[in-house]
Amino acid sequence: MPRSGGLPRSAGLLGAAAGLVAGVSALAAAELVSAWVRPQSGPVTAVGGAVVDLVPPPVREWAIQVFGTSDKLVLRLGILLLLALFAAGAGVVGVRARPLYGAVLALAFGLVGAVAAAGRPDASPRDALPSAVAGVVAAAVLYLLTGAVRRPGPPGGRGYDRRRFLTVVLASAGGSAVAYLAGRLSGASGAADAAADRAALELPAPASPARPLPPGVGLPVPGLGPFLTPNASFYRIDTALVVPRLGADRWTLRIHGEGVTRPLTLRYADLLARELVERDITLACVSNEVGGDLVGNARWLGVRLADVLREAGVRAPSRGGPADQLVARSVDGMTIGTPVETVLDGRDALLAIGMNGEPLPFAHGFPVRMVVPGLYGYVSACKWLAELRLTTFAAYDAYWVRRAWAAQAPVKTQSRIDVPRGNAALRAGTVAVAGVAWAQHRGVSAVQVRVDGGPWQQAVLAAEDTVDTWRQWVWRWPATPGRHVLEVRAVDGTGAVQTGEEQGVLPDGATGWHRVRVEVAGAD
Ligand SMILES: Nc1nc2c(c(=O)[nH]1)N[C@H]1C(S)=C(S)[C@@H](COP(=O)(O)O)O[C@H]1N2
Ligand SMILES: [Mo]
Repeated sequence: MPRSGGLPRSAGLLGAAAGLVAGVSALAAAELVSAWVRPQSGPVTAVGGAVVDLVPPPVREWAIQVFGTSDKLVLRLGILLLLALFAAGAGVVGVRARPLYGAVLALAFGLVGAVAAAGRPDASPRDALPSAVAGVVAAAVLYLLTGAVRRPGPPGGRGYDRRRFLTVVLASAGGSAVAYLAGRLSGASGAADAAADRAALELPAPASPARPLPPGVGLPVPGLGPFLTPNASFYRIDTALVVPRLGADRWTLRIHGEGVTRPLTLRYADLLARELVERDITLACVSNEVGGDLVGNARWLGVRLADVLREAGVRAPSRGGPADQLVARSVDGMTIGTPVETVLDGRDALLAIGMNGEPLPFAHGFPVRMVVPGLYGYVSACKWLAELRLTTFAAYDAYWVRRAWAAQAPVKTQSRIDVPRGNAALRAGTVAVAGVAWAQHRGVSAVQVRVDGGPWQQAVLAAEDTVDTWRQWVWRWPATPGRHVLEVRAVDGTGAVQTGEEQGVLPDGATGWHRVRVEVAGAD
């Protein structure tokens, strides 16, 4: 493309614009191809997944603390922003150096996505396709656009071939719109099918129902959440940038490994045909800061994991079993290691299929997840369960253990002040200080509150459901004018007092007393 005279004045801008158009076209193409391959194979999702796997633990914790459950959205936007910058840069290179160089850069970005997608733990080689196609589309569009910028326009000026440029922009915009919409529609119809399948499931009544909630498990204090956390507001923590939507009819669970004398493969129908138990269990995340809300209480329906393991021939280490670690693997490649001894010690460790009266929501592990009372989620509560392998802690580190978290992590006794909220402005007189406390599988025997470092006062406990659930509490505070600090601590069922020693969430859960500062106005 020889040209007399220099590049057009706005060459840099045109190059950047060409890059952005190419980038958008690439993403639209990827949307279409990934809808056909599988939603997780899209380049942004794949690169995002790789980032999630590679970020250092403190950065991840920071992201959870700052962005909460929007962390995934922020990650996606961040990747899109970087992509836009790279694409614009490739466009500038294409214009200033040679169109071929820009195109090669675009191909290279596609390759990065393809490698990330094919390298995901649950990937097949097909997963590389969306990024590969995206790279080719980006390269082609960029080549044509930057070529048009380098082609002289009408004689005399320093213009470029505007007509060709606009034609390619319009054609790729049109093509992108069609590809994007088609991808979205087919993705949405896939999701709708999965949702319809889930909605059509009828869960059998449990042979062993949860006991009816004792009256008074929930205290009538405004601002205190319900005793059972509704599914829609149950916290969600996982590494999945796209929620797996596996059909129940396609689900299987393979149980194998050391000491398994009868390897089993269970289907969903096998679970439905077994004795179903229903239990109230409070689930907590190890990333929950003192006072945080990454904890929830649900009524789970499922089969006893211990029964299934015993059928497979598994024995507890204390009875001579060779495996001390049960490694659960999810359909998206998460691995979660749980002590075999704990799972077999008589507690209600479940292969859960139901949550609060409905099949598990997709985001909470449909069709089947594990729930083990007393252990943090990252060492017990594998969602979208696919495989159970018996091994040892010495031989295998699960996903989070490779990322600096403790291999074994029983839930630490914790308590939280929900009302009054921090920095609340109160009036003098009686103020209800209330919240929840949890020490799963040990139970909560007392909650104490103190004001301004004074003596600990006994709070009134709500009725106990089970030792595996949290407990609400309230303390009527005769509030006096001024600024005050409220603190809470719990005593577990063994009599152990919640430690006030402050520790962050890494490596095995935060400790310390939740503290709330309030201001009480004069009694006027
Ligand atoms: N497959 C899979 N299972 C998972 C996780 C995950 O990232 N992937 N996160 C675990 C963690 S850290 C917690 S705290 C619980 C959270 O379960 P929830 O999202 O249903 O509240 O799921 C656990 N199970
Ligand atoms: Mo967690």
